Amino acid sequence: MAAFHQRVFSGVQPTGNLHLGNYLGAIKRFVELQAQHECVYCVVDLHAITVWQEPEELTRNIREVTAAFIACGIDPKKHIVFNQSQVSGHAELAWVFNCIARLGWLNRMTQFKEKAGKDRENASVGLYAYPSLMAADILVYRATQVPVGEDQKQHLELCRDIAQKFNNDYGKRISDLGFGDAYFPLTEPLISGPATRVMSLRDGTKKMSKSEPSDNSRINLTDDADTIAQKFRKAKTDPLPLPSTIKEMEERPEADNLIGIYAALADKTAEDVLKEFGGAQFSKFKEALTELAVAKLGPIGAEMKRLTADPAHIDAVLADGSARARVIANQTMKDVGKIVGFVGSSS
Ligand code: AQP
Repeated sequence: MAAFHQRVFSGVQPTGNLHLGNYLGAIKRFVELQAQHECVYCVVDLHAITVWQEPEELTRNIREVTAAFIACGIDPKKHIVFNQSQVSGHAELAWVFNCIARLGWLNRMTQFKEKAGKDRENASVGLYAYPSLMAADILVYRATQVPVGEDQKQHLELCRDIAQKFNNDYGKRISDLGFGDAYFPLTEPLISGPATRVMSLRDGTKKMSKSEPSDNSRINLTDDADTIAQKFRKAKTDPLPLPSTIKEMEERPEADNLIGIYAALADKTAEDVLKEFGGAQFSKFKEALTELAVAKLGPIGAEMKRLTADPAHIDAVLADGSARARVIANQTMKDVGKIVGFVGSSS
C-alpha cells in the first residue's frame, strides 16, 4: 500500500445539547492529537439535516459546536475548523461513493436501524446514505486517522470498505495516472481510553445522547455547577458500594460508567480510580466526580458562552477554515474526476 501523508479528520453534528460523551469520546481527543498531527475538524451540518432541523436552531448549533471546539482547546489557526456544507467536495465525493457502496453494506448499518426505528419507510434517503457521506468527509482529505467514539466504529469499517473497493475498481487507472497502487488510504479509527462510550446517567445500558428527551440523562457542556451537581446526585447507581476490581465493575454498568467518566476527566485509568475509591459509598464518589467535572467543564462552558456572544468572529473562523479545507478537497475531486474518467477534470 502507498505511503500516505498523515492527516487526522473528525466531525461533530450541530444538533444541539453537546454533552460529556461528545467531549470525552471525541473533542478531548481532537485536542490531544493537535500536538503531533495535522488536523481537520468539521461541523457536519450536512449530516445534521438527515433529520429535520429548524433553520434558526441549526445556525445557532453550528456556531455552538465551533465555539465548543475552540473552548476545548482546538487551535483554528494551526489546524482547520470549518463547516461541511461550505466545501462542496464532501457532497460530490459522497455521490461517487454512493455508486461504490453496495446496498447490502448500508443495510447492515445499525445506526440507521436505531435512528429510523419502526417508521423506516418515512426516514430520509439522506439518513440511509449517511455513512457514505461520512466516508467522503474523511476521504476527501485522504485522512489517515479518525478519532471517534465507539458508536462510529461500524461507519469507519464501511469507510475502509469503500476506499478499498474504489482502489480495486479503479486500480489500473490509479496506477496509470501515477498515483501508485491506491488512491485512498484505509483510514484507521482511533477509539481508545476509558470513555469511548459514555452511557446515560439514567440508564447505564444506553448511550449518552443529544437526542434523549431527558436532560438528566446527560451532562451538557454548557451546564452550570449546580446543574452538574444535581445530575450526578440523581444519576442511577446500584445499592452496593463502589466495586474494587475491574472484574466486579463489568457486571455493574452504572458504576462502570461513572468510574470511566472520572478516569477520563482526570486523565487516569479506571484501575487508578478504583485504587482511590474502590469500596467507597457512591455519595462520596459522586461528590468527588462533581468537583472534578465542574473544574474541567466550567471553564469550557464559560468560554463557549463568551464565544457564541460574538457570532461574527465564529463565522470568520469557519470561513477561513472552509477556504483552507477547499484547497485540499478540490485537489482530491480533480484527481477523482480523472480517475473516474469525467471530462473537464484534467486541468
Ligand atoms: N455517549 C458517547 N460516548 C462517547 N462518544 C460519543 N460520541 C457521541 N456520543 C458519545 C462521539 O461524539 C462524536 C460526535 O458525535 P455526533 O454528534 O456527530 O453524533 P452522534 O454520535 O449521533 O451523537 P449523539 O449525541 O449520540 O446524537 P444523537 O442523539 O443524535 O444520536 C462522535 O465521534 C461520536 O462517536
